[in-house]
Amino acid sequence: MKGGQFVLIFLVAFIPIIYGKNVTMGKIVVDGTIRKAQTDENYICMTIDYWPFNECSTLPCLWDGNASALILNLSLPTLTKAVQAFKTLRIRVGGSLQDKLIYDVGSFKGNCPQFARNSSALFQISDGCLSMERWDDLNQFFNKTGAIVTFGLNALLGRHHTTGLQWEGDWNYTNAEAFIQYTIEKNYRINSWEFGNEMVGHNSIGANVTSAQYEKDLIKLREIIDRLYNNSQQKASIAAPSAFFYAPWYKDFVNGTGPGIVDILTHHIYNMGAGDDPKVINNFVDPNYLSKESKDFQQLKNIVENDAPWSVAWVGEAGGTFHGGSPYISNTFVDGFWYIDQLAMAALYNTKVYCRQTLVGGFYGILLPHTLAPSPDYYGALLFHRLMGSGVLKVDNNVSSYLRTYAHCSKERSGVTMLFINLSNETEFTVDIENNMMSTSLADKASQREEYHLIPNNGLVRSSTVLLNGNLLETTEDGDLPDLTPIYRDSNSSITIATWSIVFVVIPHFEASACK
Ligand SMILES: *[C@@H]1O[C@H](CO)[C@@H](O)[C@H](O)[C@H]1NC(C)=O
Ligand SMILES: *[C@@H]1O[C@H](CO)[C@@H](O)[C@H](O)[C@H]1NC(C)=O
Ligand SMILES: *[C@@H]1O[C@H](CO)[C@@H](O)[C@H](O)[C@H]1NC(C)=O
Ligand SMILES: *[C@@H]1O[C@H](CO)[C@@H](O)[C@H](O)[C@H]1NC(C)=O
Ligand SMILES: *[C@@H]1O[C@H](CO)[C@@H](O)[C@H](O)[C@H]1NC(C)=O
Ligand SMILES: *[C@@H]1O[C@H](CO)[C@@H](O)[C@H](O)[C@H]1NC(C)=O
Ligand SMILES: *[C@@H]1O[C@H](CO)[C@@H](O)[C@H](O)[C@H]1NC(C)=O
Ligand SMILES: *[C@@H]1O[C@H](CO)[C@@H](O)[C@H](O)[C@H]1NC(C)=O
Ligand SMILES: *[C@@H]1O[C@H](CO)[C@@H](O)[C@H](O)[C@H]1NC(C)=O
Ligand SMILES: *[C@@H]1O[C@H](CO)[C@@H](O)[C@H](O)[C@H]1NC(C)=O
Ligand SMILES: *[C@@H]1O[C@H](CO)[C@@H](O)[C@H](O)[C@H]1NC(C)=O
Ligand SMILES: CC(=O)N[C@H]1CO[C@H](CO)[C@@H](O)[C@@H]1O
Repeated sequence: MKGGQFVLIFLVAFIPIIYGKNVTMGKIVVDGTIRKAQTDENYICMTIDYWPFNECSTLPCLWDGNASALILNLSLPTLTKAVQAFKTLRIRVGGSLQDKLIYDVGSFKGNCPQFARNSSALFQISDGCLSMERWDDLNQFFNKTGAIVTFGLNALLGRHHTTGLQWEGDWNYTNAEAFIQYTIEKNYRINSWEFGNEMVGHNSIGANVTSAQYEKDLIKLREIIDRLYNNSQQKASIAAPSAFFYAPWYKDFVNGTGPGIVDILTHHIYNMGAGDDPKVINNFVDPNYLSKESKDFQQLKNIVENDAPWSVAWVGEAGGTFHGGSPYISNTFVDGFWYIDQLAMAALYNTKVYCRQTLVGGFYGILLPHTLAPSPDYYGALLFHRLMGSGVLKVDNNVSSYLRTYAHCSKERSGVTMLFINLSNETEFTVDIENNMMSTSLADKASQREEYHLIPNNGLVRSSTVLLNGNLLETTEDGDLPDLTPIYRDSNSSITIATWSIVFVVIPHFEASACK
């Protein structure tokens, strides 16, 4: 049935009033004939940061220092189970302070100071240190949870501050080299080493290093990785520049480093506004605002394709709102209108991995502070991870801009999985997934699809708890996660997407040649 999988989109949208509620109906057809893009098998990634202090000058507390990678209690069952639920969650360890972190190994072994406040130092914090005992503990945690690790290296060591943000001088690689050597000897599996954090380019934060210097140091890092991993089949990749995207800079950078140096081009995104802006919530329900980010994704995709075909693009860090996230937004249902939407949007532009700031820490922690209870975004990410496969399909959505619509090949099974996000609190959508050529044979089959409807608890878009198909999602006291149980519907029936909801629909019978 090769010819039978071609698809079309018909649109008949109208707005009847049913029971005093606006319902918009429409037809959507997914193009199952070509993969528009392809993500990594493990697309979902979360970050762990180093920030070691409580930041509680405002209430609620912006940041709980216990979330630091150096301090985080790795024995908490809630934490372990939340990561294990993904089976293969990517974790990126990094953040501003990674460029002030010494590894207590090799010629640097000795006193291993903790980060401390120091008003004359970069970020007003003195250099800190990662002990090898802590590194062992972290790796034990990664191993037992199945995490796939990206570790951000200190790229500032050896340089000196000149004027403004500028730092000069060659990178002193000896500490990183000894650290990587230690890691390899211990047989700790690191998926990728990332070089520096937000210290290059247009919008560098804290310290600024010139592109030429940075490129030179990356070439050195490549030499170290190739040498140390020489006999290993599990050679780690190199990721960089971990910066805010700016097309001219990224273009120069990939040209300057050339092929075979950087495997992964990472970029950071905080496109939703300042976390402490009281009006920031408006951006989350504004489809035009949400879609603006696609411009950067497209430009980076072009650079990878045209200028750096040896590399792939990752979102290395994205927290939605900056300044630590937004209270009552970043950890509530409404955040998914940005996060789950941008996960799907980034995938459309061939982003391979997407790292959410943070797993724990700040308002944007996907696990809530203290209890580490999963936020609504956690469940959205888990469903995305379990249901959405790596093949990304094209969807034309003419129904409404408030209905966000995406389709992937289903993960590890046949058919496609749709993601719908209804940003509207006034309009419910009822849509049919049309697959013309298949529809006649479909009618013969009594096939069923799976649906997962996420809506905010109590109808409050800023609820920190979420319902799945009407049932409250909550962990047990021991941190055991609830089952994410679908409801089943006749494949030929329409799909209803309630106001303010996020819906995954698995359609096993949908024959998409691109997914075979
Ligand atoms: C639907 O939108 C696509 C662009 O996304 C357009 O090419 C197509 O003509 C539209 N179809 C209808 C029926 O309006
Ligand atoms: C339906 O939507 C229209 C605008 O599209 C609005 O004026 C009207 O108030 C809505 N009705 C209800 C019941 O929400
Ligand atoms: C950090 O952890 C310590 C020890 O478990 C606890 O006493 C303290 O309250 C925690 N800090 C915050 C801000 O939760
Ligand atoms: C870490 O969590 C475990 C398990 O809840 C607890 O027994 C232990 O006291 C905690 N450690 C610290 C330092 O708080
Ligand atoms: C504070 O930082 C400055 C600049 O890095 C450094 O010279 C000084 O020794 C630091 N002071 C302490 C007490 O660590
Ligand atoms: C955990 O470590 C063991 C022993 O080194 C190794 O065989 C296993 O593959 C590791 N598992 C993961 C998920 O890294
Ligand atoms: C790097 O730093 C160490 C410790 O301060 C020093 O011994 C070494 O000479 C430095 N290496 C380079 C290349 O500057
Ligand atoms: C950092 O330096 C680059 C030149 O290498 C410059 O284009 C950029 O504007 C600087 N960034 C900041 C924040 O100063
Ligand atoms: C890697 O190992 C092989 C033999 O095991 C050796 O010939 C080669 O020079 C090594 N390469 C590097 C970069 O060390
Ligand atoms: C790319 O880099 C080379 C030197 O490595 C330089 O000659 C060339 O002009 C650069 N091209 C662009 C488009 O920047
Ligand atoms: C929808 O949200 C807007 C803005 O928050 C509000 O003014 C309006 O009353 C809400 N409508 C419904 C039906 O809840
Ligand atoms: C057409 C429509 O339903 N518009 C609504 C979409 O959702 C936003 C936010 O929930 C409302 O403000 C609009 O009225």
